[in-house]
Amino acid sequence: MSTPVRNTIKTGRPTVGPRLWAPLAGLVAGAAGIAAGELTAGLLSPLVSPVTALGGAVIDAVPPGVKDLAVQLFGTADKVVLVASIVLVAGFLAALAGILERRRPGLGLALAGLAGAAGLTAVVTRAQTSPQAALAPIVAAAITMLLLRMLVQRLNTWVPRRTVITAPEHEGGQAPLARRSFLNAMTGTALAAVVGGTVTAIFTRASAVAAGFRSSLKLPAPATPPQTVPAGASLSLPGISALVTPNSDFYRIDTALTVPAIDPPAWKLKVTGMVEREVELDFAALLAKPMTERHITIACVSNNVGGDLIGNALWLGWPVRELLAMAGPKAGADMVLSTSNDGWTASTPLEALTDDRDALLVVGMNGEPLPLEHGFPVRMIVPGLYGFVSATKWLTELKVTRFADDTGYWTTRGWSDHGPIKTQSRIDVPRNGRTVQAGKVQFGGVAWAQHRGVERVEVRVNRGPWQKAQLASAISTDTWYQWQIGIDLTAGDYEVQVRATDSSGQPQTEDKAPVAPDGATGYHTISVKVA
Ligand SMILES: Nc1nc2c(c(=O)[nH]1)N[C@H]1C(S)=C(S)[C@@H](COP(=O)(O)O)O[C@H]1N2
Ligand SMILES: [Mo]
Repeated sequence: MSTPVRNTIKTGRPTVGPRLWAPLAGLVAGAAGIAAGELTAGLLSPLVSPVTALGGAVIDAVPPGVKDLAVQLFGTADKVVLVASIVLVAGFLAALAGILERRRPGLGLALAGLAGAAGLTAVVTRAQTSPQAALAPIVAAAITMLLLRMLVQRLNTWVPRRTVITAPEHEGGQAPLARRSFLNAMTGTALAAVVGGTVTAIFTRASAVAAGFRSSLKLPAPATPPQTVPAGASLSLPGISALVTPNSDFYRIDTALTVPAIDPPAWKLKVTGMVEREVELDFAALLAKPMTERHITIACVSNNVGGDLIGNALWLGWPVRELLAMAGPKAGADMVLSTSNDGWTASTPLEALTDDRDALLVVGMNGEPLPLEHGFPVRMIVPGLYGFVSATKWLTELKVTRFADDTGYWTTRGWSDHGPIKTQSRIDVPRNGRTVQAGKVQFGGVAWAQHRGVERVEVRVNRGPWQKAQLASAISTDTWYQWQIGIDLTAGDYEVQVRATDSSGQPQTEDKAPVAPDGATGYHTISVKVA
């Protein structure tokens, strides 16, 4: 008679616990997962945060009337309210996932997966995000699911589901051990969430401040006449690279694990080293200088033949030579070592920064303030040189020095100390391996020989004679050129190659060279099937 009564009392106590512990497990798992996702986003780019993306998606989805109402109700705090609501909904869903996972293993995981899919949809449908943006919500959902499973399994060991716990098993058996194991896992997960969240908050706060400065920045108008783009510079061949690369498509290469967040008011550029007088320039002073706006095609030395680590943008900036003239380089100097906020360095020949080419201290890219990823607030762009010896982003110092005394970041890692861009050409259309219709097949692409200019582009089929392609008008010798040619082809398999010749009459070399130490060479070669 007495046993059932004792059982009720003994099982009654721990069953209050699981009711609370299950949603709590969901909450800490969700918090740690979201922290991991936001941390991933912070490392990739400040633009891909799943929480921010979800917020953006909500703003887009909400009817204008509701939006106005929200602004009326909350004023400028509307964004804070939005993020708080997302956090509340996420918290509710996480707690629910904990409860469901305890009721039925897999159900809570499914809910977490669903939330992750919503985050993924929000991130990838946002404008201006790269494919890697998808990583953050995937990491968030995966970590949440893993932790949720781990925590609920431990909770189930401590307090078995729908099992009548008998007194001996509970008191003298494994229960205290299982309880400790669950509580330790909870504490560990909660700690990880707090640490991850704090680190993320530090990053995102800094980049949000920089992004705020960026979006309210008004770029000065260029003081020099605008560069005219000839009508014939753009060919109308579908699939050919855009003459000017949009910022969202522009390749990004750097060693920065997190995008440096620099507030323009705190930014300074110092000119040091072998100079008559050291010069310091702040952002306001730079913006007050007479600006020049030029199209310049920059390329990465790691661009393989046929690769896409190259882009053409309209850069707004003040000529570096003007700043160097203020400092007065001393005789014997032959290099400028530029340093970025994160310590990365590049060695640029002094001559390339003092001759009449448009080497610029850049503040604008395609009519916008420099994107954070591309060096905000100020970077260097030098026509004719690979990025690793010239295009320093998040620029903070120019040290006038000698190649004999200083070396740039990549030079000590197996790359050259000089990096003039090699003459190259690429076939954009048709893509390698495509099948095209017999008849006049249109081929097209881009060719470049920065600061020398391209004189001629030729194409050959199955190593036959070179045929001259139509070369589009140049914007300048510092940009790439589009080219196009129609060739009659009957059914069969073909190998198609392209080569460019620079304005000195020097054709690009056929010899294959790898990207290291100073740039790849060889002909871009594609196969096409004509049917
Ligand atoms: N601070 C900094 N600047 C840098 C780099 C870097 O790693 N850190 N990489 C350089 C290289 S190798 C290239 S090709 C260009 C790429 O510029 P982008 O990312 O704007 O296209 O930036 C250059 N500037
Ligand atoms: Mo590069």
